Amino acid sequence: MLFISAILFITIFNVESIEVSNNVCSIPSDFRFDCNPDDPSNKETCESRGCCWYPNKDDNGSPKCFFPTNYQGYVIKGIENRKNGVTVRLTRNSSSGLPQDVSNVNLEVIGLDNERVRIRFVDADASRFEVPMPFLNVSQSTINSPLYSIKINRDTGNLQVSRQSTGTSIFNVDLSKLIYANQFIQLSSLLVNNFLYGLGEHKDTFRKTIDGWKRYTLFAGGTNPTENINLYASYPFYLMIEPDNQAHGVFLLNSNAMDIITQPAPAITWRTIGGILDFFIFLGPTAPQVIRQNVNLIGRPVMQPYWSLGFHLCRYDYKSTNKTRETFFRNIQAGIPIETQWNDIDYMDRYNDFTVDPVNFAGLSDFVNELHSMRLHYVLIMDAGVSGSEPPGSYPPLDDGKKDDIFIKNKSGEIFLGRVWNFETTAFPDFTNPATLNYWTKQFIDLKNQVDYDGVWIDMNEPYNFHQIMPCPNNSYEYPPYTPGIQPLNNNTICMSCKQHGGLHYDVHSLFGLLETVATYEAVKNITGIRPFILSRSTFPSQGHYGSHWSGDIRSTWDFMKYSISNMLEFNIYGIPMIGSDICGFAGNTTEQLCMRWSSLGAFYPFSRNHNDFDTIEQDPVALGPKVVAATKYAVNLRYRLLPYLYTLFHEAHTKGDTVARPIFFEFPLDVNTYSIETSFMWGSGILIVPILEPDTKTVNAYFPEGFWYDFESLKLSVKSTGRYENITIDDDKIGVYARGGSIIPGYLVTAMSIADLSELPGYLFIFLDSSGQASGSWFSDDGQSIENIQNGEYTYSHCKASLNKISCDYENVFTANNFKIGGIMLVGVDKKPTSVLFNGTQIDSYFYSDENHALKIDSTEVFERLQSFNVDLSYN
Ligand code: MIG
Repeated sequence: MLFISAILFITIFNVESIEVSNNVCSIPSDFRFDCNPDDPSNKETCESRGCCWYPNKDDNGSPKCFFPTNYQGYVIKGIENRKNGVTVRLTRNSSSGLPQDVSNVNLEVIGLDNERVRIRFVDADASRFEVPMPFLNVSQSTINSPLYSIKINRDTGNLQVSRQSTGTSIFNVDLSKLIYANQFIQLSSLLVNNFLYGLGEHKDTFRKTIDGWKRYTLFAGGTNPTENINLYASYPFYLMIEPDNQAHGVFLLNSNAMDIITQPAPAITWRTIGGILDFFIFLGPTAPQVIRQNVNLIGRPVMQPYWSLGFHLCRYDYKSTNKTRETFFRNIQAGIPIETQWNDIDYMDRYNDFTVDPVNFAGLSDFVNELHSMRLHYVLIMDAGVSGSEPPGSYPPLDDGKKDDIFIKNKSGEIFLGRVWNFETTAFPDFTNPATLNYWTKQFIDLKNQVDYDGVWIDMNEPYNFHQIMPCPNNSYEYPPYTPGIQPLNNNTICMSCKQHGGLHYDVHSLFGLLETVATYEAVKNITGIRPFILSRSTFPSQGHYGSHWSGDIRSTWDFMKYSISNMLEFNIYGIPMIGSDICGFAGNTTEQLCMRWSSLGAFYPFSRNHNDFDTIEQDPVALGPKVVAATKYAVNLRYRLLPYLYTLFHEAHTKGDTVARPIFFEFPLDVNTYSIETSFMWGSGILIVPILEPDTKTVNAYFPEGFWYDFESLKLSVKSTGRYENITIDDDKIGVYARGGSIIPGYLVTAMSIADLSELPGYLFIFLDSSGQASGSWFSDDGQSIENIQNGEYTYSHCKASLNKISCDYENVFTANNFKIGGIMLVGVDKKPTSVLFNGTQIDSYFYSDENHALKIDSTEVFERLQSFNVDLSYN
């Protein structure tokens, strides 16, 4: 029970006497915490709460009403040791002013393991709503030497979690200023730095600024990405880099609507309108470790089917099978490898889920069969709700849903009807109800008999509702005492007082997308027996364990193209590495130049799809002309050549909780210059991607962290950096793709028109030597679609090391049904041709040296295919 070493720090000590001026209200504005954010906010309300009313003239966002230094909302009544933690008993001492204060709050500190501590605030006398996570790994392990220590000061109510090694405080809250009322819970914590990432989903930069006051509203909503508006998902999680370059993370497990406020102190305030406070604190100490700790809790990313890493083409309103077909084939004919063709809601009959328009989309099934005969794939969309107004006996999704009683009900117990795409009304399956899985599976079986889809795209699942046709009642769930920045909560969604199996819609609203993803994942898995590909607009922590996400209805502008990188990096830290944006933009007309640059960038989204809106010009590469075709081909070809590497990264995400597309600082944690870079990014540790994000230019000032950077296409050593910006030129149809010296990248010398074709080519290990002539890397390969193949040992995983004189690979596991087979080695960064090359001790002749790019190509398809550990010895005169 070595966690004791942590809890021994729970001591009661005297704080140094604070400089208490006569005025308990003299607090610098950056350090003020809001005591009256609810309406009405005025002097009278404020002072009745025992708080300070100092309207701030410059209105910089600091609260007008704030807690005085001596505020004592809750007091500590007792502290008890428990196994792996302590319970602190808090009692309300004076009214918060919000309705229904919770009188007794138990604060449970639970050590989960050496790097993770959980801090829960629960009602000591009653149970409250808690998030029904489909996956949450909180199994406790033995605690030996925690990275953290915890101190609680009984007199001041200060609770601090700090890093043992440095004393840096990670979580630093004043329990006396906690507000814990039935529909309003607020807690503030002082931060240690201003390198903050997370708090999504918002149209924002990846790194969040704390130099001013900012409110992040979290509540699933279907508004087109717009600054300062809550978007499709709620991620009450942040990653922070500490002053000495270590990192920690904090995750609040809570699904209610909330505001998170950051302020320049720096400090953060969590303000939710329901559930409980359930914090998970991750001690890192590196950023990638924080992400692993988070992702291992909420569920490591599901393994994506290999085909889904190909290039996808979609649009809203092809309007017919013929047009879909025509668009697909013209791009294939132009040499663009479209792995997956998609259809949006226009394929449906009257926009009803699980139907196919018999007129305009006649022949869809034949087209899909044709795609399958080409070993390509097909994905279709599904909306969150089904038509609620079809004659009995004509539409099974409605009849079955009524029979199975799985629709969401309104407050009076009738099926809640909204109005989405269906011509009259929409009924919403309740995915918090376990019975819905059977219902949902049956509908997907029926659909499979109409058209043989490979993946499912679920949309409008915040859930979105155009307007209320059943007006919401007037009660405290629709209109709570405090509403985060959404007015009202039921705007464009279903009523908060709707009843669901898992609770009030008020509580479970933001879980709709996640739980629909889980049901769709299970349904498709049961039907096909292979890995499902599920793309969802609304998500919640755990999404990555089942599905993927795209950034929704962004506009076709240069600004949104930049945002797509921030969004991609952000979802990687949320454990959803399968993420991308609509290439060339969704809403509004794209332009040739924008689409050209965006096609280059988009080929490096882990999820790479060109998609656009119904009322816009056609946006497939061919429609935009030769420049866009050239850019797409160049970048998609490079992507395909790198797919074995990308797939390996997905495997590492799946087995360890790593990111796939990652910020540069994850790889260069000591280089502060990298902390704010979000215009270029990495794939794993070995590939740096530098796009052009501005119009009318071929140059970009890009940051190259310390090391050797090789141009992946030419294999030439482009930059030997000590950590500096370089002006580089990137032609119209190109993008900067650099391999980092020291990495071994599994890939191909050439590309192919489908992933199935690609998998038949000989693969190569591209070895890029670093300044000391070394490199290492791994590659993973399997059949690309099986579900339990890892447990069954049906995969190949190999770890390789290289130097100028020796290359060796050890196989952790070997299995022959592989989508990647080694046919040779490309050793890059060698100054001269070797005089002899020995493969497992035997001399071979099939090697070629290029003076131009200092690369040595060793071909030996036959020997490498034996798939066993091997050594290559090189000697030079
Ligand atoms: O209100 O299905 O984000 O990708 O094309 C628009 C039509 C509904 C929103 C999705 C978008 C999709 C569109 N949908």
